[in-house]
Amino acid sequence: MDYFLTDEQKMIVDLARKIAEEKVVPVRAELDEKEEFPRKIMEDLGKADLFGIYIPEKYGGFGGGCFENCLAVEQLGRACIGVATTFAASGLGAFPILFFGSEEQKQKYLPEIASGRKLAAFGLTEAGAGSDAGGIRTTATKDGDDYILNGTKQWITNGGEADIYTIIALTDRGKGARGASAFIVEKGETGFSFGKKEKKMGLRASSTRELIFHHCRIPKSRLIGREGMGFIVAMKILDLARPGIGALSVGLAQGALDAAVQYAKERVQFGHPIISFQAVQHMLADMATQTEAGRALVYAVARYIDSNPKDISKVSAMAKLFPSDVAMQVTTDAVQVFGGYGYMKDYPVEKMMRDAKILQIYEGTNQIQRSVIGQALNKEYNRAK
Ligand code: COS
Repeated sequence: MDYFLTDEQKMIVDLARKIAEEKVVPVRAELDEKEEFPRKIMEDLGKADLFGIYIPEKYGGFGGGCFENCLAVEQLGRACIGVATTFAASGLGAFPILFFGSEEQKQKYLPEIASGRKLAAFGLTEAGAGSDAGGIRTTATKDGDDYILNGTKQWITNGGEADIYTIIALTDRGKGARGASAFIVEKGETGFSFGKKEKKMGLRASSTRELIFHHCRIPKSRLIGREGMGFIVAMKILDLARPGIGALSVGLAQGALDAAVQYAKERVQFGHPIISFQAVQHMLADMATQTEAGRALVYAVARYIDSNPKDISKVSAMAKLFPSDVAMQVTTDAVQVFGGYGYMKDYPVEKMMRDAKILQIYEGTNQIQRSVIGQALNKEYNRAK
Protein backbone atom coordinates (compact mmCIF):
# COMPACT_ATOMS: atom_id res chain seq x y z
CA MET A 1 0.00 0.00 0.00
CA ASP A 2 1.18 3.50 -0.77
CA TYR A 3 0.41 5.85 2.12
CA PHE A 4 1.75 8.82 0.17
CA LEU A 5 4.58 9.63 2.53
CA THR A 6 6.61 12.79 2.00
CA ASP A 7 10.31 12.46 1.17
CA GLU A 8 11.17 13.28 4.78
CA GLN A 9 8.78 10.62 6.09
CA LYS A 10 10.24 8.05 3.67
CA MET A 11 13.69 8.98 4.95
CA ILE A 12 12.60 8.28 8.55
CA VAL A 13 11.21 4.89 7.52
CA ASP A 14 14.39 3.97 5.63
CA LEU A 15 16.65 5.10 8.46
CA ALA A 16 14.72 3.25 11.18
CA ARG A 17 14.45 0.16 8.99
CA LYS A 18 18.19 0.14 8.27
CA ILE A 19 19.02 0.31 11.98
CA ALA A 20 16.36 -2.34 12.72
CA GLU A 21 17.80 -4.74 10.16
CA GLU A 22 21.49 -4.08 10.64
CA LYS A 23 21.70 -3.47 14.39
CA VAL A 24 18.61 -5.03 15.98
CA VAL A 25 17.83 -8.25 14.08
CA PRO A 26 21.34 -9.76 14.58
CA VAL A 27 21.23 -9.30 18.39
CA ARG A 28 17.54 -9.53 19.30
CA ALA A 29 17.60 -13.19 20.35
CA GLU A 30 20.65 -12.58 22.55
CA LEU A 31 19.15 -9.46 24.15
CA ASP A 32 16.01 -11.49 24.87
CA GLU A 33 17.92 -14.45 26.28
CA LYS A 34 20.19 -12.32 28.51
CA GLU A 35 17.51 -9.71 29.36
CA GLU A 36 20.06 -7.14 28.28
CA PHE A 37 19.29 -3.44 27.88
CA PRO A 38 19.98 -2.31 24.27
CA ARG A 39 22.26 0.61 25.22
CA LYS A 40 24.38 0.41 22.07
CA ILE A 41 21.30 0.44 19.83
CA MET A 42 19.94 3.48 21.70
CA GLU A 43 23.26 5.22 20.96
CA ASP A 44 22.89 4.33 17.27
CA LEU A 45 19.33 5.71 17.23
CA GLY A 46 20.64 8.87 18.91
CA LYS A 47 23.39 9.29 16.31
CA ALA A 48 20.76 8.90 13.58
CA ASP A 49 18.77 11.74 15.24
CA LEU A 50 15.70 9.54 15.62
CA PHE A 51 15.04 10.55 19.25
CA GLY A 52 14.34 14.07 18.03
CA ILE A 53 11.59 13.15 15.56
CA TYR A 54 8.69 14.63 17.58
CA ILE A 55 10.67 17.41 19.28
CA PRO A 56 10.47 20.93 17.78
CA GLU A 57 13.52 22.18 15.91
CA LYS A 58 14.10 24.98 18.43
CA TYR A 59 14.88 22.29 21.03
CA GLY A 60 17.18 20.36 18.72
CA GLY A 61 14.61 18.01 17.20
CA PHE A 62 13.26 17.26 13.75
CA GLY A 63 9.90 18.95 14.32
CA GLY A 64 7.72 16.01 13.33
CA GLY A 65 4.60 14.79 15.04
CA CYS A 66 2.78 11.66 16.16
CA PHE A 67 2.76 10.27 12.60
CA GLU A 68 6.52 10.51 12.05
CA ASN A 69 7.11 8.98 15.48
CA CYS A 70 4.80 6.09 14.60
CA LEU A 71 6.68 5.47 11.35
CA ALA A 72 9.98 5.04 13.20
CA VAL A 73 8.49 2.96 16.01
CA GLU A 74 6.81 0.61 13.52
CA GLN A 75 10.11 -0.17 11.79
CA LEU A 76 11.86 -0.85 15.10
CA GLY A 77 8.92 -2.98 16.26
CA ARG A 78 9.22 -5.09 13.14
CA ALA A 79 12.60 -6.25 14.42
CA CYS A 80 12.09 -6.27 18.22
CA ILE A 81 9.45 -4.62 20.35
CA GLY A 82 11.75 -4.71 23.40
CA VAL A 83 14.07 -2.30 21.58
CA ALA A 84 11.16 -0.33 20.08
CA THR A 85 9.54 0.05 23.51
CA THR A 86 12.78 1.37 25.00
CA PHE A 87 12.85 4.00 22.27
CA ALA A 88 9.13 4.85 22.50
CA ALA A 89 9.14 5.03 26.32
CA SER A 90 11.68 7.85 26.19
CA GLY A 91 9.08 9.75 24.17
CA LEU A 92 6.40 9.00 26.75
CA GLY A 93 8.72 10.37 29.45
CA ALA A 94 9.40 13.49 27.36
CA PHE A 95 5.77 14.25 26.44
CA PRO A 96 4.76 15.86 29.78
CA ILE A 97 7.67 18.32 29.39
CA LEU A 98 6.99 18.88 25.69
CA PHE A 99 3.25 19.47 26.04
CA PHE A 100 2.93 20.91 29.55
CA GLY A 101 6.41 22.04 30.62
CA SER A 102 7.63 25.61 31.09
CA GLU A 103 9.94 27.21 28.53
CA GLU A 104 12.80 26.80 31.00
CA GLN A 105 12.05 23.07 31.45
CA LYS A 106 11.82 22.54 27.70
CA GLN A 107 15.15 24.28 27.10
CA LYS A 108 16.85 22.31 29.83
CA TYR A 109 15.58 18.80 29.06
CA LEU A 110 14.34 18.48 25.47
CA PRO A 111 17.68 18.98 23.64
CA GLU A 112 19.24 16.21 25.74
CA ILE A 113 16.35 13.86 24.98
CA ALA A 114 16.27 14.85 21.27
CA SER A 115 19.96 14.02 20.87
CA GLY A 116 19.57 10.66 22.61
CA ARG A 117 22.25 11.69 25.13
CA LYS A 118 19.66 11.15 27.85
CA LEU A 119 16.74 8.75 27.96
CA ALA A 120 13.47 9.66 29.63
CA ALA A 121 10.84 7.58 31.43
CA PHE A 122 7.29 8.12 32.66
CA GLY A 123 6.25 7.11 36.19
CA LEU A 124 2.53 6.76 36.84
CA THR A 125 1.79 3.13 37.74
CA GLU A 126 2.01 1.83 41.31
CA ALA A 127 1.34 -1.55 42.92
CA GLY A 128 -2.22 -0.49 43.75
CA ALA A 129 -2.76 1.83 40.79
CA GLY A 130 -2.61 0.12 37.39
CA SER A 131 -5.84 0.48 35.41
CA ASP A 132 -7.09 2.74 38.21
CA ALA A 133 -4.48 5.39 37.55
CA GLY A 134 -6.28 7.81 39.86
CA GLY A 135 -5.49 5.52 42.81
CA ILE A 136 -1.81 6.50 43.12
CA ARG A 137 -0.38 7.05 46.62
CA THR A 138 3.05 8.55 45.97
CA THR A 139 3.10 11.99 47.57
CA ALA A 140 4.88 15.25 46.83
CA THR A 141 4.76 17.49 49.91
CA LYS A 142 5.57 21.18 49.59
CA ASP A 143 8.41 22.27 51.89
CA GLY A 144 9.52 25.86 51.38
CA ASP A 145 10.86 26.14 47.84
CA ASP A 146 10.99 22.37 47.42
CA TYR A 147 8.78 19.30 47.10
CA ILE A 148 9.57 16.09 48.97
CA LEU A 149 8.57 12.88 47.19
CA ASN A 150 7.71 9.64 48.97
CA GLY A 151 6.39 6.43 47.45
CA THR A 152 7.15 3.67 44.96
CA LYS A 153 6.37 3.50 41.27
CA GLN A 154 6.12 0.06 39.72
CA TRP A 155 6.83 -1.48 36.29
CA ILE A 156 8.44 1.64 34.92
CA THR A 157 9.81 1.16 31.41
CA ASN A 158 13.42 2.43 31.15
CA GLY A 159 13.54 2.42 34.97
CA GLY A 160 17.16 2.57 36.14
CA GLU A 161 18.40 3.26 32.59
CA ALA A 162 16.76 6.65 31.96
CA ASP A 163 18.21 9.91 33.27
CA ILE A 164 15.04 12.03 33.26
CA TYR A 165 11.81 10.86 34.91
CA THR A 166 8.40 12.49 34.74
CA ILE A 167 6.49 11.43 37.81
CA ILE A 168 2.85 11.75 38.85
CA ALA A 169 2.44 12.26 42.61
CA LEU A 170 -0.22 13.59 44.98
CA THR A 171 0.21 17.15 46.20
CA ASP A 172 -3.21 17.01 47.87
CA ARG A 173 -4.13 13.60 49.17
CA GLY A 174 -7.65 14.66 50.06
CA LYS A 175 -8.56 15.42 46.45
CA GLY A 176 -7.68 12.01 44.93
CA ALA A 177 -6.90 12.20 41.20
CA ARG A 178 -7.60 15.96 41.20
CA GLY A 179 -4.85 16.36 43.80
CA ALA A 180 -2.18 14.84 41.53
CA SER A 181 0.68 16.84 40.02
CA ALA A 182 3.48 16.07 37.55
CA PHE A 183 7.19 16.49 38.33
CA ILE A 184 10.60 16.03 36.75
CA VAL A 185 13.07 13.97 38.77
CA GLU A 186 16.63 13.32 37.67
CA LYS A 187 18.58 10.10 38.13
CA GLY A 188 21.08 10.41 40.98
CA GLU A 189 18.93 12.73 43.07
CA THR A 190 19.22 12.05 46.81
CA GLY A 191 16.35 9.85 47.98
CA PHE A 192 15.67 8.45 44.50
CA SER A 193 16.67 4.83 43.95
CA PHE A 194 15.67 1.82 41.87
CA GLY A 195 14.07 -1.38 43.09
CA LYS A 196 13.96 -4.80 41.57
CA LYS A 197 14.33 -5.31 37.85
CA GLU A 198 11.38 -7.40 36.68
CA LYS A 199 11.83 -10.75 34.93
CA LYS A 200 9.31 -10.90 32.13
CA MET A 201 7.63 -13.32 29.71
CA GLY A 202 8.56 -11.13 26.75
CA LEU A 203 9.87 -7.62 26.04
CA ARG A 204 13.00 -8.78 27.80
CA ALA A 205 15.39 -6.27 26.18
CA SER A 206 13.35 -3.51 27.80
CA SER A 207 14.09 -2.56 31.39
CA THR A 208 11.08 -2.64 33.73
CA ARG A 209 11.87 -1.49 37.23
CA GLU A 210 10.59 0.08 40.45
CA LEU A 211 11.33 3.73 41.22
CA ILE A 212 11.66 4.36 44.95
CA PHE A 213 11.30 7.83 46.44
CA HIS A 214 12.34 8.19 50.06
CA HIS A 215 12.29 11.81 51.20
CA CYS A 216 13.47 12.81 47.74
CA ARG A 217 13.77 16.60 47.73
CA ILE A 218 13.42 18.42 44.40
CA PRO A 219 13.16 22.17 43.71
CA LYS A 220 9.71 23.58 42.96
CA SER A 221 10.93 24.48 39.45
CA ARG A 222 10.44 20.79 38.61
CA LEU A 223 6.67 20.99 38.89
CA ILE A 224 5.17 20.55 35.41
CA GLY A 225 2.27 22.92 34.83
CA ARG A 226 0.25 23.66 37.96
CA GLU A 227 -0.50 21.69 41.10
CA GLY A 228 -3.57 19.49 40.57
CA MET A 229 -2.96 19.05 36.82
CA GLY A 230 -1.13 15.74 37.14
CA PHE A 231 -3.96 13.34 36.31
CA ILE A 232 -4.99 15.33 33.25
CA VAL A 233 -1.33 15.51 32.14
CA ALA A 234 -1.13 11.71 32.47
CA MET A 235 -4.39 11.11 30.59
CA LYS A 236 -3.53 13.52 27.80
CA ILE A 237 -0.05 12.18 27.22
CA LEU A 238 -1.39 8.61 27.21
CA ASP A 239 -3.85 9.75 24.53
CA LEU A 240 -0.93 11.08 22.52
CA ALA A 241 1.23 8.00 23.05
CA ARG A 242 -1.24 5.17 22.48
CA PRO A 243 -1.05 5.26 18.66
CA GLY A 244 2.66 4.55 19.17
CA ILE A 245 1.73 1.24 20.78
CA GLY A 246 -0.48 0.64 17.76
CA ALA A 247 2.54 1.31 15.53
CA LEU A 248 4.71 -1.07 17.56
CA SER A 249 1.97 -3.68 17.16
CA VAL A 250 1.76 -3.21 13.40
CA GLY A 251 5.54 -3.56 13.19
CA LEU A 252 5.52 -6.75 15.22
CA ALA A 253 2.64 -8.22 13.19
CA GLN A 254 4.47 -7.36 9.96
CA GLY A 255 7.66 -9.00 11.25
CA ALA A 256 5.73 -12.17 12.11
CA LEU A 257 3.92 -12.17 8.76
CA ASP A 258 7.22 -11.73 6.86
CA ALA A 259 8.74 -14.66 8.74
CA ALA A 260 5.66 -16.86 8.20
CA VAL A 261 5.43 -16.19 4.45
CA GLN A 262 9.13 -16.85 3.97
CA TYR A 263 8.94 -20.09 5.94
CA ALA A 264 5.78 -21.24 4.13
CA LYS A 265 7.58 -20.81 0.80
CA GLU A 266 10.58 -22.85 1.96
CA ARG A 267 8.96 -25.60 4.00
CA VAL A 268 8.07 -28.61 1.88
CA GLN A 269 5.50 -31.19 3.03
CA PHE A 270 3.59 -33.74 0.95
CA GLY A 271 5.97 -32.81 -1.90
CA HIS A 272 4.99 -29.11 -2.06
CA PRO A 273 5.90 -25.85 -0.30
CA ILE A 274 3.23 -25.42 2.37
CA ILE A 275 2.28 -22.00 0.94
CA SER A 276 0.62 -23.89 -1.93
CA PHE A 277 -1.93 -25.37 0.51
CA GLN A 278 -5.18 -23.45 0.87
CA ALA A 279 -5.25 -23.89 4.67
CA VAL A 280 -1.93 -22.05 4.99
CA GLN A 281 -2.78 -19.46 2.34
CA HIS A 282 -5.97 -18.52 4.16
CA MET A 283 -4.12 -18.04 7.42
CA LEU A 284 -1.52 -15.84 5.72
CA ALA A 285 -4.26 -13.89 3.93
CA ASP A 286 -6.01 -13.10 7.22
CA MET A 287 -2.71 -12.16 8.85
CA ALA A 288 -1.83 -9.78 5.99
CA THR A 289 -5.31 -8.21 5.88
CA GLN A 290 -5.45 -7.61 9.63
CA THR A 291 -1.95 -6.15 9.68
CA GLU A 292 -2.73 -3.74 6.84
CA ALA A 293 -6.00 -2.72 8.52
CA GLY A 294 -4.09 -2.01 11.72
CA ARG A 295 -1.53 0.07 9.83
CA ALA A 296 -4.23 2.07 8.02
CA LEU A 297 -5.94 2.84 11.34
CA VAL A 298 -2.72 3.87 13.11
CA TYR A 299 -1.64 6.11 10.21
CA ALA A 300 -5.07 7.73 9.94
CA VAL A 301 -5.30 8.40 13.69
CA ALA A 302 -1.71 9.67 13.94
CA ARG A 303 -2.28 12.06 11.05
CA TYR A 304 -5.54 13.20 12.64
CA ILE A 305 -3.78 13.83 15.97
CA ASP A 306 -1.20 15.96 14.16
CA SER A 307 -4.04 18.22 12.94
CA ASN A 308 -4.50 19.21 16.63
CA PRO A 309 -8.13 18.23 17.16
CA LYS A 310 -9.76 18.91 20.53
CA ASP A 311 -10.51 15.39 21.73
CA ILE A 312 -8.48 12.37 20.68
CA SER A 313 -9.22 9.89 23.50
CA LYS A 314 -11.57 7.66 21.53
CA VAL A 315 -9.55 7.40 18.31
CA SER A 316 -6.30 7.08 20.22
CA ALA A 317 -7.72 4.13 22.19
CA MET A 318 -8.88 2.54 18.92
CA ALA A 319 -5.38 2.95 17.45
CA LYS A 320 -3.96 1.00 20.40
CA LEU A 321 -6.73 -1.56 20.81
CA PHE A 322 -7.15 -2.94 17.32
CA PRO A 323 -3.50 -3.33 16.23
CA SER A 324 -2.45 -4.87 19.55
CA ASP A 325 -5.17 -7.52 19.31
CA VAL A 326 -4.05 -8.07 15.71
CA ALA A 327 -0.41 -8.48 16.80
CA MET A 328 -1.39 -11.15 19.33
CA GLN A 329 -3.42 -13.04 16.71
CA VAL A 330 -0.87 -12.69 13.91
CA THR A 331 2.11 -13.78 16.03
CA THR A 332 0.10 -16.76 17.33
CA ASP A 333 -0.80 -17.71 13.76
CA ALA A 334 2.82 -17.27 12.67
CA VAL A 335 3.85 -19.86 15.26
CA GLN A 336 1.11 -22.12 13.87
CA VAL A 337 2.42 -21.75 10.29
CA PHE A 338 5.88 -22.75 11.55
CA GLY A 339 4.34 -25.76 13.38
CA GLY A 340 6.72 -27.48 15.80
CA TYR A 341 9.62 -25.31 14.63
CA GLY A 342 7.67 -22.22 15.61
CA TYR A 343 7.61 -23.40 19.22
CA MET A 344 11.41 -23.58 19.31
CA LYS A 345 13.71 -20.69 20.07
CA ASP A 346 15.62 -21.34 16.82
CA TYR A 347 13.09 -19.22 14.92
CA PRO A 348 12.06 -15.63 15.74
CA VAL A 349 8.30 -16.22 15.91
CA GLU A 350 8.53 -17.85 19.37
CA LYS A 351 9.86 -14.59 20.83
CA MET A 352 7.39 -12.54 18.79
CA MET A 353 4.43 -14.40 20.27
CA ARG A 354 5.78 -13.97 23.84
CA ASP A 355 6.44 -10.30 23.16
CA ALA A 356 3.00 -9.65 21.68
CA LYS A 357 1.10 -10.26 24.92
CA ILE A 358 2.32 -7.07 26.59
CA LEU A 359 0.77 -4.97 23.81
CA GLN A 360 -2.69 -5.90 25.09
CA ILE A 361 -1.68 -4.90 28.62
CA TYR A 362 0.63 -1.89 28.85
CA GLU A 363 -0.27 1.79 28.33
CA GLY A 364 -3.77 0.82 29.42
CA THR A 365 -5.15 -2.71 29.07
CA ASN A 366 -7.34 -3.37 26.07
CA GLN A 367 -10.28 -3.59 28.45
CA ILE A 368 -9.52 0.01 29.53
CA GLN A 369 -9.29 1.04 25.85
CA ARG A 370 -12.75 -0.45 25.25
CA SER A 371 -14.06 1.48 28.28
CA VAL A 372 -12.57 4.74 26.97
CA ILE A 373 -14.17 4.13 23.56
CA GLY A 374 -17.48 3.07 25.11
CA GLN A 375 -17.64 6.12 27.37
CA ALA A 376 -16.84 8.43 24.47
CA LEU A 377 -19.65 6.86 22.43
CA ASN A 378 -22.03 7.33 25.34
CA LYS A 379 -21.10 11.03 25.56
CA GLU A 380 -21.34 11.56 21.80
CA TYR A 381 -24.78 9.98 21.58
CA ASN A 382 -26.01 11.98 24.60
CA ARG A 383 -24.86 15.15 22.82
CA ALA A 384 -26.57 14.07 19.60
CA LYS A 385 -29.94 13.58 21.33
N1 COS B 1 -8.11 13.69 28.64
C1 COS B 1 -8.42 14.73 29.43
N2 COS B 1 -9.04 14.58 30.61
C2 COS B 1 -9.37 13.34 30.99
C3 COS B 1 -9.09 12.20 30.21
C4 COS B 1 -8.43 12.43 28.98
N3 COS B 1 -8.11 11.40 28.18
N4 COS B 1 -9.53 11.10 30.84
C5 COS B 1 -10.08 11.53 31.99
N5 COS B 1 -9.99 12.88 32.08
C6 COS B 1 -10.46 13.74 33.16
C7 COS B 1 -11.98 13.63 33.30
O1 COS B 1 -12.66 14.55 32.49
C8 COS B 1 -12.16 13.96 34.78
O2 COS B 1 -12.10 15.35 34.98
P1 COS B 1 -12.98 16.07 36.10
O3 COS B 1 -12.46 15.52 37.40
O4 COS B 1 -12.71 17.51 35.91
O5 COS B 1 -14.40 15.66 35.81
C9 COS B 1 -10.92 13.37 35.42
O6 COS B 1 -9.93 13.27 34.39
C10 COS B 1 -11.18 11.98 35.99
O7 COS B 1 -11.70 11.18 34.92
P2 COS B 1 -12.44 9.80 35.17
O8 COS B 1 -13.45 9.95 36.26
O9 COS B 1 -12.91 9.26 33.85
O10 COS B 1 -11.24 8.94 35.73
P3 COS B 1 -11.20 7.46 36.21
O11 COS B 1 -10.53 7.43 37.52
O12 COS B 1 -12.55 6.80 36.07
O13 COS B 1 -10.18 6.77 35.19
C11 COS B 1 -9.34 5.84 33.13
C12 COS B 1 -10.22 6.90 33.82
C13 COS B 1 -9.76 4.41 33.43
C14 COS B 1 -9.51 6.10 31.64
C15 COS B 1 -7.85 6.07 33.53
O14 COS B 1 -7.66 5.76 34.89
C16 COS B 1 -6.89 5.28 32.68
O15 COS B 1 -6.55 5.68 31.57
N6 COS B 1 -6.39 4.14 33.19
C17 COS B 1 -5.36 3.39 32.53
C18 COS B 1 -4.04 3.91 32.94
C19 COS B 1 -2.97 3.45 32.03
O16 COS B 1 -3.06 3.54 30.83
N7 COS B 1 -1.89 2.99 32.61
C20 COS B 1 -0.78 2.55 31.85
C21 COS B 1 0.45 2.83 32.58
S1 COS B 1 1.15 4.32 32.19
S2 COS B 1 2.39 3.81 30.77
